[in-house]
Amino acid sequence: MDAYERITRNAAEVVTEEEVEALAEDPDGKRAYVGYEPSGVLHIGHLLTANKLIDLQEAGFEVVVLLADVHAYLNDKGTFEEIRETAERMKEQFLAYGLDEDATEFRYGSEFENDEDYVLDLHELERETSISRAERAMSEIKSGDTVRVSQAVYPLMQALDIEYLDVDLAIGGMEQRKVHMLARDVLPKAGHDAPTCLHTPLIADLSTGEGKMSSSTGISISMEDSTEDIAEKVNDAFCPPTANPDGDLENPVLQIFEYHVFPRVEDVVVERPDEYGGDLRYERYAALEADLDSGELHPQDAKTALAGYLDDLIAPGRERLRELRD
Ligand code: NAL
Repeated sequence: MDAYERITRNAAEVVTEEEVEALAEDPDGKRAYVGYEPSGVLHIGHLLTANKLIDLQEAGFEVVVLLADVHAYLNDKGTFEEIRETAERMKEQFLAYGLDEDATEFRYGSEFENDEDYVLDLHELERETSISRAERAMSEIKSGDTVRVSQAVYPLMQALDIEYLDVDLAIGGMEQRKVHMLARDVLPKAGHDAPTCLHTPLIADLSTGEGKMSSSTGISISMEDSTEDIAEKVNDAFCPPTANPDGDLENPVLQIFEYHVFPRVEDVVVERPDEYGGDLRYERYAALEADLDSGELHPQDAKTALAGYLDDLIAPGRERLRELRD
């Protein structure tokens, strides 16, 4: 796999392709980052961007993980002390999950976002941005129903962080794309570079295949889940015998195979008793999808295999959480 392929595999969108191609020509020492509002427990959405960070580290990038404590505070996620404490646990779980400790820089937003230079630069972005534009940028991110002034400042700080952390590539889920588009517009107006961005896909709701999975409104899989919890959630998941269900529905079991299992597992094996045809082995996601579509692979067997792989992937983080608690 060449560098461009590794950098962009499983991405929903890159902005722009030309800019990413230029980075892929010499990825060694280039910097990419993801920011996360700290939360105590990682869920499968965090792990999707973490998979991309692992791809980038394999391609030679240095990775910055921003523990966005001030952003979480602005977005009503708790007191500053509570947020700080969850951020430490978040960092430990990322390392347990497989981020390369030597190629990952963990930063707190509050380390630099209160500096005088930063605050003055922020005010400049505030002068360049309409309230309605800032509000629209937050539509997929904000907590609660009312937009507060704090939530309009939020995307401008996210834009400015990209400048202050000196990164070449900004990574985020598709729910971050409007913030990144705002950053691409507004940063150049204040004399900064427009950031290059890569967005990871959103996974459909596990039990219905609709919309996007959300830890706040639906069923998600997290580092706190036991082996039994995972088996039960995956067993109850929506998994029609096709990759292309009717209407706007997706097959979340296949999506998790594609975005979580195949990037981390060399040969995916679906175990079956001999009387049902014996084990199936896949090197590539597309072959598993084709077998589900043709009827060769039964949804129940796919689910059982998926639950086993997800359990393996989260086991180190679950163990780390247990150690931190004891
Ligand atoms: C991501 C978030 C907050 C601040 C950032 C600054 C720079 C780069 C990425 C950042 C968190 C993200 C979320 N908006 O919704 O979790």
